[in-house]
Amino acid sequence: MSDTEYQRLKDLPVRHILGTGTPMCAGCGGLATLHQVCDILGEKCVIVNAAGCMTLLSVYPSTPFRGSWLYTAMASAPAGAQGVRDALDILKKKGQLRPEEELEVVVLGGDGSANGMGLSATSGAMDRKLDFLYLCYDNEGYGNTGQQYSAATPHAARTATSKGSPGYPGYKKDLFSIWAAHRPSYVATVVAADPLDLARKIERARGLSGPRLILALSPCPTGWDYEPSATMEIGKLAVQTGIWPLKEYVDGRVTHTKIPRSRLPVREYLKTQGRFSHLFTPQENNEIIREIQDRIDRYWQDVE
Ligand SMILES: Cc1ncc(C[n+]2csc(CCOP(=O)(O)OP(=O)(O)O)c2C)c(N)n1
Ligand code: SF4
Ligand SMILES: [Mg+2]
Repeated sequence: MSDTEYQRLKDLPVRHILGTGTPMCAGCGGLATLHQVCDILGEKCVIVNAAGCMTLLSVYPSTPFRGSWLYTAMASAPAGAQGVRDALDILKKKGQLRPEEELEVVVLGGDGSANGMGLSATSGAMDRKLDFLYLCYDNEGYGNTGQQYSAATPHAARTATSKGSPGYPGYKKDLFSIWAAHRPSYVATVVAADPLDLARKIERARGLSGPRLILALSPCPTGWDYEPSATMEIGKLAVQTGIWPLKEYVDGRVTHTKIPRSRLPVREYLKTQGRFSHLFTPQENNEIIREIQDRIDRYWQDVE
């Protein structure tokens, strides 16, 4: 790349660089989240990326991120983050990194690594009070390899490994509570369809140190089977139906940042996605829809 081309790209806002010429799907909710987060974090960060869809953004030797980027195996991103943090601290101690050159260490991983393979490394990092920000884009499955189920797949969703009429028989793991039980500095849920709530939480997380999680519901047209133009609408419906509560954890307290007072029925959310189509055709599976609704109602009963 010529110096002029490099300068031109460097001066562009991040959203104009990320996604240029990448093999990401149109309407990717994870990518929309990443745009918003990177716009706020800026270039002073090191992204430690567990294998997943977002890994495709970087094609050796290039990366669209304005800061640095490091690739790790699915299970190892928090361990990679520890190494980067240690290296930065050593440089600081030696006077080779000035305070204004300090970098935020950011783990970028999908729900597969965050809830499954990488959970033990994450738990250890929290125990060690590692100073890092973990951004998990949750598309509720192993998206990169064809949407097999993950521990974050919601009940009854069809995945490549849960076909047929009942869909996925398990229940989505509660990663927010698993993190909160470790008493980290910060845990928050976000969705790109509510950019103000997201921006406030990134700013808040950035102002803290220690382990911090941003857990982003990330609608995925390819894996969830819907038109790419519906990504933001589906994100909003997730909040309005109460299936994706927007909340944060600080100092042992959980606060809901948006309480959907007149919640829409969850079927309004479910019917937008092909992965739940077996709940509506050839006839409605009222039993499963009712069960999903009851779980949401019980959750909000405790909050309201
Ligand atoms: C140990 C291991 N098993 C399997 C894979 C193959 N693999 C690469 S990405 C991926 C899916 C990761 O899912 P998730 O973390 O949710 O990210 P997404 O693909 O949805 O972005 C898998 C299974 C791998 N890289 N490493
Ligand atoms: S499979 Fe889903 S998460 Fe992966 S790039 Fe496509 S839309 Fe994004
Ligand atoms: Mg995933």
